[in-house]
Amino acid sequence: MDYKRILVTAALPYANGPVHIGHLAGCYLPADIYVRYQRAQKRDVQFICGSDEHGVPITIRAMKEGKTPQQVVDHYNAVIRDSFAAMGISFDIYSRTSSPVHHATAQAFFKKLYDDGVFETRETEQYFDEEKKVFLADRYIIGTCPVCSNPNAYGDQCEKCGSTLSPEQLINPRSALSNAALVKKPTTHWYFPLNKYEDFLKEWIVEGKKDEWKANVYGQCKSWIDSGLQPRAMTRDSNWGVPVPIEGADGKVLYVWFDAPIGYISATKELTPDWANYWQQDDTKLVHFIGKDNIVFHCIIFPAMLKAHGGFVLPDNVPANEFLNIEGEKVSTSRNWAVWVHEYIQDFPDQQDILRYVLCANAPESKDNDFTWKDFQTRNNSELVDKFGNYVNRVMVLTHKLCGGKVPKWHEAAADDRDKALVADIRLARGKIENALEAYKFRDGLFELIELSRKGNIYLQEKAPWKEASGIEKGTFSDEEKIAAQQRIDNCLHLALQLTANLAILSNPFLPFTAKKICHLLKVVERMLDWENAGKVNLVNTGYPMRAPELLFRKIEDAEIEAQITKLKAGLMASTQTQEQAQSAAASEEASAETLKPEISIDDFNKVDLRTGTILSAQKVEKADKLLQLEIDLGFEKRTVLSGIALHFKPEDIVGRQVVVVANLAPRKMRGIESKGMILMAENAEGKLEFVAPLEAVNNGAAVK
Ligand code: B3M
Ligand code: ZN
Repeated sequence: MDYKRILVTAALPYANGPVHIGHLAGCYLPADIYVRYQRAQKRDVQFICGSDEHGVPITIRAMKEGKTPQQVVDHYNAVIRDSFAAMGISFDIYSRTSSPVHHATAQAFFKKLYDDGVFETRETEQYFDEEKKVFLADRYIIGTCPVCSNPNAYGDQCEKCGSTLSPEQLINPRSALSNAALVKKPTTHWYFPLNKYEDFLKEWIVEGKKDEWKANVYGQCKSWIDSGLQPRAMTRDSNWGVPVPIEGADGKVLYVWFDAPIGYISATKELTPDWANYWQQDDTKLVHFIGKDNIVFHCIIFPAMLKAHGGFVLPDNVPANEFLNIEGEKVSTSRNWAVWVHEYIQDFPDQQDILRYVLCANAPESKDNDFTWKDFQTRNNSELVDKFGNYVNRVMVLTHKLCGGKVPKWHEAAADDRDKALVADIRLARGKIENALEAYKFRDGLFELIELSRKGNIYLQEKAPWKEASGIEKGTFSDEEKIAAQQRIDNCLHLALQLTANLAILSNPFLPFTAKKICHLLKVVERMLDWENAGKVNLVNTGYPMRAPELLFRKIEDAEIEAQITKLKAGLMASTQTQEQAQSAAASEEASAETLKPEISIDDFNKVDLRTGTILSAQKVEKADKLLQLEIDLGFEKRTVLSGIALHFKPEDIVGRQVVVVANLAPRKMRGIESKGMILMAENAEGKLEFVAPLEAVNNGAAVK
């Protein structure tokens, strides 16, 4: 089918926390690459996103932070929006589901289905908090885990042992809001009869999308459909969300997965008065970029809703990615095992394209993949710097050295097979990258880009215009030989500059900041980046002056990588502590009431020099059961500290942790080893030890006061 316009959506992130690089790799980056490519093709494309501001995750976060849900979403909406903007994710609109347009759109959608008699009404028994007078979602119900006896398991999951639970399984269920015991009460909800859409879904997906959709997406849909679909409640008892727009539905809101995808429609409405063309004309190509945990909602539930409503296009494709792990472990926001985008931007200012490059090269397109900082460094240093950057820089330097900084002439008669082969490679690369992008194979496309720069380097190496130049300088050439040599230099650098311009065009979807820099170096306007120019070898004109060479990329040093790994581990440790602190809040209240040591003055306290440090290595001390020998980096120096924690921690588990050290404690010898300092530990009622450390990683050697 020939499409007139393309509508691209990227999953609406919950505004209950910042975004991490797994989010970027999962859907925002591939969506952005796709859209930038389509824009360069001058196709009619809109890129839609926004914050998902309803649902239980938001209310939980608000509860944890002691804020209102509105405060939480206002804060994270801004944080997320800024992170995306800084990374060059080029949405046409980034809206929010709390917007009035969205509320009205979602309500009208629901009302239409309601009026058409689509929903089934059902009364069920649900847990009710008599004190707060509210029905509780599963997450709001706390009780003892039947599997591991954790007293603080949630109604949907025990975070201690990982079991999936239902509220009914909890022992002594109580309310997370009031701590009150719960009663069951009848409540009415509106169910969407997914079962009635089985035939439609079978025909549309199982038969229709088999060869078009990615195997991971198709497979998930098929197994859902094959196992039979059930009606699903589309409303919830809550006071945070889009109110159910019918009489007698007080205290009920739309289920977040009912309203969130409608958010794509609302955002398009806010973006353009033409919104209906994008959503309601058959010649629109609708593409949803999402992560794999959202597949069923985008491929089954939302399309069934659209079908029930009538008049809307269905997604042409849903190129969902798998997950990106970090350093071999699953991302966990609750354990703070994540690389946060807003922190990356702070730590690596102006290095957005490195992250875009690494996340695309390593994208979890068909299976879960792993991000490691070492790989980040290697890919940058050996691919971006050594291949792509090196090629562009060599061309710029040689043009200044051998051709006065201007585009040399092309001598058609002097062109040889080697030149022609490069011209063919440039044309072929365009086709390959284009095919890859159209098929959502972003890694393949990026690979072809680097491959082309590698071919450029080989071309320069083989042509070696610097050798031709020194031949001329030696003065042993005849006039004819001189002219021929100069023509070979001209042709080589002329073509090399055309390739440079092509690299700008072809890299633009992936590395937009770099593409811009190349335009700057070549002194061409950004219109050159239009895709129709790709594959051409007349992009920069003879005689045209270039700017002085500047490096496109810089090397990433070992120390930068080590700092990131330390930060990751320190963050993990800090968050584990806060969780445990929360759980043992009651215990510590008792502890603090115990007898205190005699009062001291501030001067007494100031005598103690407390500093932050990171454990570089840890080992057992021979013949001392309790002692660990630690090597601690205090920033200004490294210290050996002996600590009596060997019964509490395995040496390998604590390397990389940040600690607080009493740095001016008199040295003391134990078992023949001199210990210089002491690390601070907290001890709970059962005698279990935990490190004391800043909640956010700080530089080593920072004073603690
Ligand atoms: N907010 C879930 C998520 O962030 C959800 C996506 C909505 S897309 C309409 O994973
Ligand atoms: Zn458990």
